[in-house]
Amino acid sequence: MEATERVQAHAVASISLVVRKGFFVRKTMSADTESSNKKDRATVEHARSDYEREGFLAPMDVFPAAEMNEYREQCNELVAQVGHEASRDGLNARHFDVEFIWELATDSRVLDWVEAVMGPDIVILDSLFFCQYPSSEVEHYVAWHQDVTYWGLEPAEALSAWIAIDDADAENGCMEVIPGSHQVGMVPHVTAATPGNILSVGQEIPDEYVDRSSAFLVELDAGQMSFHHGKLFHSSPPTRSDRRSCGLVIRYISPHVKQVEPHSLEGFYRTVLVRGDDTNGLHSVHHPPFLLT
Ligand SMILES: O=C(O)CCC(=O)C(=O)O
Repeated sequence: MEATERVQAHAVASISLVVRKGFFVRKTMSADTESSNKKDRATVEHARSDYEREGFLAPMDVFPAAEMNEYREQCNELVAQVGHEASRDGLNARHFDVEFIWELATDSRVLDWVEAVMGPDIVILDSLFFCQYPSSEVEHYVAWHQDVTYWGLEPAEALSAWIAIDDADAENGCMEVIPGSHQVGMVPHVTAATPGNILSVGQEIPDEYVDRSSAFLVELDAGQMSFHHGKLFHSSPPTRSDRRSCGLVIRYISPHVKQVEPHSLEGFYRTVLVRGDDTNGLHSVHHPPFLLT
């Protein structure tokens, strides 16, 4: 079965009782806005065109609740070992030594959606966690940014999959995106003036570039997934809830993309081919650390 058919079969099975209304309902961040967009599902038929037009895709049903509960337990153990600070925006590239992260990053249900959008050849660039914790002393947030700004990629193309370990919603600081903003190209980033920005070098897009009135809340149930384009403007506000919001983010690239400069933390990614071919041999140095299912 082709990847698209596999995704379709899964999507149809998992949403058989849900009326599909198309891709999503646009929603703004105004305080009086009803915040739930959970009934609208991304559709595999339009995955690629929606992603290319809007720069994101959400929500996708991937892991049933019982399965995600098991993954969450493993995640909780890992987070307990490393602490809040390291898991707030961190635990990078642990798919190389933590098997459940590898399993999630290479699960065929995830890769089938990636393939539907990006094509059959898929490389993992990086993985990391974004966990927002309640009652921290500083209000942590993710400033508006474009992912590929400091990644040193040529061409500057990447897709991020945000896998919801916990429910992520307006109250606990889910991601916000500006639909279509990836089409603007790269804009300047400066150092954020407001303390608490958890991004690697405290970067943010200056206010004048960001039309917050068109922001869309990417609300996800645990086990759902969203995609965002490497040039999409996105951010996350501080949590206003007593619930944690934790997402595992996997960065995928096509094999024609190469890292030509160090990323913002001065390093080079250890890329690994997880589906298809690396015809130019740019990413075949690192071997899959665990079996590919
Ligand atoms: O998870 C978040 O809160 C933000 C995610 C993000 O900024 C990213 O994936 O680059």
